[in-house]
Amino acid sequence: MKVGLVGFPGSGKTTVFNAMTGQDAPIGYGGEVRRAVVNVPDPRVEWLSALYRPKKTTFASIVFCDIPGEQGSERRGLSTAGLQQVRDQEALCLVLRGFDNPALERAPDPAAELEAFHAECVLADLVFVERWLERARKEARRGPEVATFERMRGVLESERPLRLLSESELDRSLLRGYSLLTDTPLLAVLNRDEEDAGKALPDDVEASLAPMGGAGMSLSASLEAEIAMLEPADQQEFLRDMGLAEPALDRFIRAAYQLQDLISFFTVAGPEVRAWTIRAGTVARRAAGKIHSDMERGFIRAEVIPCDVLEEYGSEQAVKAAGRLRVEGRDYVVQDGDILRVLFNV
Ligand SMILES: Nc1nc2c(ncn2[C@@H]2O[C@H](COP(=O)(O)OP(=O)(O)OP(=O)(O)O)[C@@H](O)[C@H]2O)c(=O)[nH]1
Ligand SMILES: [Mg+2]
Repeated sequence: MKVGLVGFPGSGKTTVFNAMTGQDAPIGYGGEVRRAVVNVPDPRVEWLSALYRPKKTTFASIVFCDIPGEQGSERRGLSTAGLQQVRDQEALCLVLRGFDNPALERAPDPAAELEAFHAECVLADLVFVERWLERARKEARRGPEVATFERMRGVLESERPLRLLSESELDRSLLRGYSLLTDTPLLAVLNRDEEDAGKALPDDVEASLAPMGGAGMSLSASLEAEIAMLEPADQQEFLRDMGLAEPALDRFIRAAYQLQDLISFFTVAGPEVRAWTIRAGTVARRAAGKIHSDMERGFIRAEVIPCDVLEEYGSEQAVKAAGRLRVEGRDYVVQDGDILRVLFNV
């Protein structure tokens, strides 16, 4: 999953980036776009790896991309230079400033930042949609695509985000290849002072987030960046001392999975144990396409063992002997924790 860190200059994006990825990128203003990959921790993957002892173990991962805000502007979250990067992301992590930044004149007002960012995204989408419609008009195009863009224009004109529209209201299969900011999942991270790190979001931030279809969480980026620099054993102790149950990265990953309704399935293929991320409700044939397009095209069937069944019996042979290995067809809805072996023919 590609997650873009976006927000106003000085809100703490680079500090969050360092905290989430364990990098040591220079904080302060601007700088280039940076990327780093983090594994999605999953005890089931560790367990499978211990059982099968594969050459390679691959966790699901998140690519964080730190996108600097519009420099010299305390009012703009989307920089012209960064817009293309923002469009390239699968989820947006909007960093809101909840702490006093001595370099900035304005007192923190995260709810106002959130509203301003949302308005910028609505406008960017509207400009894009209108340009598309203008071109379609010149070419005298008709059909479901035009109707979809007209529907989007109406929604955006009323300042609503596209992400709130259901699949029946917005046929997203017509929109593949387009990147609409208000249809990208939004996770707001309120970056606040250390003593507030574990607190719930303020009511005004929650109230703004709901109609945007976003989710949110609090953290203190500077504190988390310190934690990330520690050895794992010391991290636990430090977290306990600060009254925090777990690092912000873990909370972030959970929130991101929940927001997008993501689940994991696993493959055990000779030398590799691997986790894959899909949306809940994905059928076996589509899930197989994640692994390889040939597997989707030539899908025959899938052998399925839920991870907890494998744990219960201890080995694949024992699962088979007990008749618990399932054979599923192309329309089987893959469940969180399924171990899949895809049989295909191309
Ligand atoms: N007190 C406090 N200061 C923070 C926190 N997070 C970041 N800062 C400070 O805020 C300033 C800006 O942080 P950055 O992470 O560089 O901000 P940014 O969002 O990446 O800024 P741009 O790249 O210009 O868009 C730095 O001086 C940080 O030390 C925090 O949680 N608490
Ligand atoms: Mg930065």
